Amino acid sequence: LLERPRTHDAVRDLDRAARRVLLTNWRGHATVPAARLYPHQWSWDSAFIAIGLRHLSPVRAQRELESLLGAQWRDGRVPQIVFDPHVPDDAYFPGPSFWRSARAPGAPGVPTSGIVQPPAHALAAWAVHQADPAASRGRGFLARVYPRLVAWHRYLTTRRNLTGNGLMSVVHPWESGLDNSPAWDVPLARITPVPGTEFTRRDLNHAAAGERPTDTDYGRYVRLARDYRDAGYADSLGVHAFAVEDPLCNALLAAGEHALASMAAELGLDGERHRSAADRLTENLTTMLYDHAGGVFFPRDAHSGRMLRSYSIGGLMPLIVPGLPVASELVGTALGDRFRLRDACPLPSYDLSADDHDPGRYWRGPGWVNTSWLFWHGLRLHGEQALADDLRDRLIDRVRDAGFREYFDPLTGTGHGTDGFGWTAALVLDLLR
Ligand code: 9WN
Repeated sequence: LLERPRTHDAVRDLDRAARRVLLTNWRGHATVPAARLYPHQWSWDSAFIAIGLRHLSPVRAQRELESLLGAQWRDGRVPQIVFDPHVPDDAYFPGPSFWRSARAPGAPGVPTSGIVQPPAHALAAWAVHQADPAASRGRGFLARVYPRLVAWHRYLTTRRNLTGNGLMSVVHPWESGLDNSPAWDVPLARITPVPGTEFTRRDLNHAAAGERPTDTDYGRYVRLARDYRDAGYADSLGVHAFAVEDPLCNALLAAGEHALASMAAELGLDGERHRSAADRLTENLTTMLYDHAGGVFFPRDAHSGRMLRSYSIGGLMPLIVPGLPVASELVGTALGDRFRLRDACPLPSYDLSADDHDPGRYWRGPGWVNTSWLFWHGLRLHGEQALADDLRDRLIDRVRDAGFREYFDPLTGTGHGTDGFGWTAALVLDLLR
């Protein structure tokens, strides 16, 4: 491969183009992930978008998180989607008329979905505060978001501690953020799909079928979401036919507790309970989900108790946890044939050496910028500065060459999914700093 020099002009152009995406996707209170495919506010997208937005406008980044947390349910859950009431119901499936949040106890005034997404918000809020502490203090940003973030983590660590062993479960593949990851194939196979005649997919109006989850996946997603809704969004193993303790969400929770401890200190509060929560989560994550032979974390099926032995990018994500005892083993796995940290970029969502690796289909192979950004963050945290810098440079080059795409073939760099994708733009802006 020829080295392409990164000139000052090229960097400036990329920086400008990233800002343009964020401005185009801004809706006055929040940023949509992509204007046509995802025309509402998404939970973990907003966290990543805020991390980039803080370089463009710290106040706007604060509002991004405040608007999301403004849609928090009384039980503490932060919804996967906050619907824009001005967008027609059928612009995205499943829309507000499917979720019927207005009828659910404790739901906010604005329509939302009833499931959640990975808890990247405490990390993002602390990063946003740090970008401009004076602006943050001036608006009382942390004082407003801290109690909501605490309630959010409490929901996940209590109501979602479905097995009682101290780890949270995701109860829908959409909750994992890695929707059709091969890691979910075994527990999903138990779910009877709703027939395709009973719903209309809207995603295929904006993206190629070969790059999206299959119709059978969708049938299962609809079944799980409908059952949760019909149970009044109650949480128990009896309600959730799919329940998985996954390393990504639990790692974000642990890292998020460290961020909450920093916020508490800034607010003059005692952060000890957050530090002990982080230690507990780190311990549980490592003793229950880490596989020494594989050098990776595997999710665990909350129903069968079995490990889901699939090498998905989620298994590397605990690198974001400060003080993780197996950090160097994880870096070793990332450098190996399955993830090829030195040349695959973004890091593949799934094992490059697996027979069913599909470089173009969503979370079954392509690389996504958010998980690579998290890994980059983890590399820096654990003193792997040279590997971090190299990954950052290659991510920037990838996006410069292919555009602000949703995901990329990790070896050829071909862009897939939607263009003008919010977190790709936001996180590149952050990497350029
Ligand atoms: C369902 C918005 C979201 C991301 C997810 C990604 C995709 C939605 C979909 O888009 O999921 O939440 O319709 O496929 O998998 O991680 O948050 O960008």
